[in-house]
Amino acid sequence: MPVLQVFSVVLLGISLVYSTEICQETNYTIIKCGAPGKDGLPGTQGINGLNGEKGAQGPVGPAGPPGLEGRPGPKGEKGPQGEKGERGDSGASVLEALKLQLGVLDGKVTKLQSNLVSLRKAFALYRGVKLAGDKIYISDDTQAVYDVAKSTCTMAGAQLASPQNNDENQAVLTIRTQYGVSPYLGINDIMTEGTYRLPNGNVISYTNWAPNEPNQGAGEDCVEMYDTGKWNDRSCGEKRLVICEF
Ligand SMILES: [Ca+2]
Ligand SMILES: [Ca+2]
Repeated sequence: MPVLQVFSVVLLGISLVYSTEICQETNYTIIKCGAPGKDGLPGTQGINGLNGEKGAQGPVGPAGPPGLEGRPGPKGEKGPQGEKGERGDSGASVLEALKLQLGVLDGKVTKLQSNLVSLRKAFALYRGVKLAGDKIYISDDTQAVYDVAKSTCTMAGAQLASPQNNDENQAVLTIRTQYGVSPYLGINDIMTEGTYRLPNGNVISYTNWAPNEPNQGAGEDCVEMYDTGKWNDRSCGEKRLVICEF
């Protein structure tokens, strides 16, 4: 073979060796291939994969708007009784205080009444003093005409003895008996002849006239008491026992 042909074969071999690459190699052979082909079309979509694991809890979000008011719940059980409060200045406490004061005053009044009864009894033991009901008759054996006798008792805060029942008349008589002198009574008809009045101006309802009295003698406008307790109309200018009525 000519030299030129041999050279061409060698050159071709070299070009083949260096212009190709190995596509696949096995234990027995080496397969050589050509240039890579063009990319194929995309395959069909695969099936969905399995769900991933639950992620960590995220941060708390902002509060939402208030919801609608719910229905009332069931009534709860009765709670334990509370402690007793302190008493205030109520009307009831003021009333209790007044009742207490009234009780104290009532006790004092009862004591004073008891003392007064004792004093009256002791006072009645004196000469010229006599009790009748709630009245006290007193004389110190003074004798005077009517006007002086009247003013004597008035200045003492009393009036001339003017009995209005048998007990009072008897009390006056007792004093008259002690001194043996007829007294002037406070009863008279000075204002209106024949109409006998008490010192307060009221017409008398109780009388204890002696027989045939009052005889309405001349100037007989005052009244004296006999030693029998009976009454006689008498002139006012005589001196008679002064018995005051308290
Ligand atoms: Ca008269
Ligand atoms: Ca007379």
